[in-house]
Amino acid sequence: MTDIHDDYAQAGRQLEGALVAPQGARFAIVASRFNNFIVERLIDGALDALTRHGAQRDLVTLVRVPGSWEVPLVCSRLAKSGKFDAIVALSAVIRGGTPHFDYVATEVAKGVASAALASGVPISFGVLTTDSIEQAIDRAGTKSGNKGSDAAVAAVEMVSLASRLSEAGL
Ligand code: INI
Repeated sequence: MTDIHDDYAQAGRQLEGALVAPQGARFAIVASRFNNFIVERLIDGALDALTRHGAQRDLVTLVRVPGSWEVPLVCSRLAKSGKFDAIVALSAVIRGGTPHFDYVATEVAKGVASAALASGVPISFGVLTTDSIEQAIDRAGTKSGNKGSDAAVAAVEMVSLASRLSEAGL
């Protein structure tokens, strides 16, 4: 539990997660092979962030799937297994000249969200949806940071938050 910040003085208490993985926290990364050149950078960023934020490498499981379309099903299966405290979903949907992008991007977002809500296991969304390869490169460890790393940090925070909510009986 963190200190009560002045801006929130009207709240009786404030709960938030730390950016440190609780001891023994188990993470899964579900990553697509489609747009592998980009997604490998997201995986590198996620693994690096998990380790820097206290996760044990031997408690991180990486599962590869063909494309973004397949990400939600595997996230859902892993979440329901009860063997992971959080999952990081990583893929890249890059707009082409057809409506295909819209179908895949919409379904991966909806599917990941519903897998998390149905299971109660946090699944962070490190799925790039970009108009161009350049935009994807920018978000995979260059100009605009690394969205795999950002998603991994969000997963760590959610595991920590879950533990603090449990301690508070919530
Ligand atoms: N999968 C992606 O991860 N990104 C894409 O940009 C993409 N596009 O554009 O086609 C893509 N398609 C494959 C899809 O995710 C499935 O793997 C495939 O349709 C088989 O089910």
